[in-house]
Amino acid sequence: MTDQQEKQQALRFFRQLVRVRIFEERVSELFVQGGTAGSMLHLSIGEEAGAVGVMGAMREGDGFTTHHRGHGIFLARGADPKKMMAEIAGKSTGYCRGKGGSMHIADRGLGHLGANAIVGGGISHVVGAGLTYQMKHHGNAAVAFFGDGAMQQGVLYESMNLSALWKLPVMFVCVNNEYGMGTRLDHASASLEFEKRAETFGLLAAEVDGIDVFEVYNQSKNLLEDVRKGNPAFLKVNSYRFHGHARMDKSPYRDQQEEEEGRKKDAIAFLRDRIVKSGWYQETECDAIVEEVKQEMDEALNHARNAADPGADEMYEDVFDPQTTKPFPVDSRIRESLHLPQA
Ligand SMILES: Cc1ncc(C[n+]2csc(CCOP(=O)(O)OP(=O)(O)O)c2C)c(N)n1
Ligand SMILES: [Mg+2]
Repeated sequence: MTDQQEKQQALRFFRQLVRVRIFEERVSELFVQGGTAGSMLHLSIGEEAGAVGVMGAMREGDGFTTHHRGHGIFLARGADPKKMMAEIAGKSTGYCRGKGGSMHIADRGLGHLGANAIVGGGISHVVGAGLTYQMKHHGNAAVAFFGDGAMQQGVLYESMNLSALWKLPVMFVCVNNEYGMGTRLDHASASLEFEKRAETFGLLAAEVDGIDVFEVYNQSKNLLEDVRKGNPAFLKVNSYRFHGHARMDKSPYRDQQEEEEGRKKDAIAFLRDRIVKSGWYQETECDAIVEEVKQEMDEALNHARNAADPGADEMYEDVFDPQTTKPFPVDSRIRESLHLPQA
């Protein structure tokens, strides 16, 4: 990579990292004002480099699934922040017309095969996607993003085994933020050498420091080259969840000193420092990018606030297969609970 190419890459990554951070800050405001659908909101502040670095190495046509903390991953894939914010607000202009919400966003166009609120729930889906890509000779890869909590779920190991056995183009990405809700990782797992587990199943495995988006990108790129040849892989991205598990969690289980240290693992500050020290951009030019992104995300927030709710008559649209018989008993119960007239 020439210095000029590296500079362009660094500026692209910087903008993407900032976009994820500010999107999360805005969606957090929306939540606090009661504007989101659903009672939980999981922010990926502190985990931006995992999303941006891995996505930077993925190609058009690749598929992926995410866990419940997936806004940043989808945004890094190229999601429209207006449609995302609207989805999280439960509005009809959202990716799933407001019926998916924060934890169930999906979009086939961008290869998003579904966010999933169940820990480990989206992992096995990439095995199916990988099998499809293999059989159709697409050359595509399927990537599952999940947290360190899913390292304790059996479905991960069944998925690793089948991927290795059938030589599927699949990559498993563990975004290790050191906690599963209030439980620190070393209180949940007897061994923290996750790469060894993956290698035991016959996968390629690597671990990266999530402070450095270039490192995440380079590792992902290397692994994905092999993945596309039928060597499934596992990548562990180490990061720190800057805030609580969900928006209302004040993380009383972590002491102040730990949080202060953890928040030093800031991929945005790290890259900004490199950009300025390399002379690629000055502080003021970095500030200008941040300001542009703030405007973009303010617009997304306003869009979500002003967009229309889905109509009650659309209640079953896009939820069931069109061939499914209309679920009458459920329909009457839902209408009753929403105080709607019976159909
Ligand atoms: C099978 C299952 N068990 C428990 C829960 C409740 N739960 C929601 S998120 C979470 C913690 C997940 O931790 P991790 O996988 O590390 O992801 P993180 O929240 O740290 O991003 C738990 C236990 C769940 N959603 N699904
Ligand atoms: Mg975790």
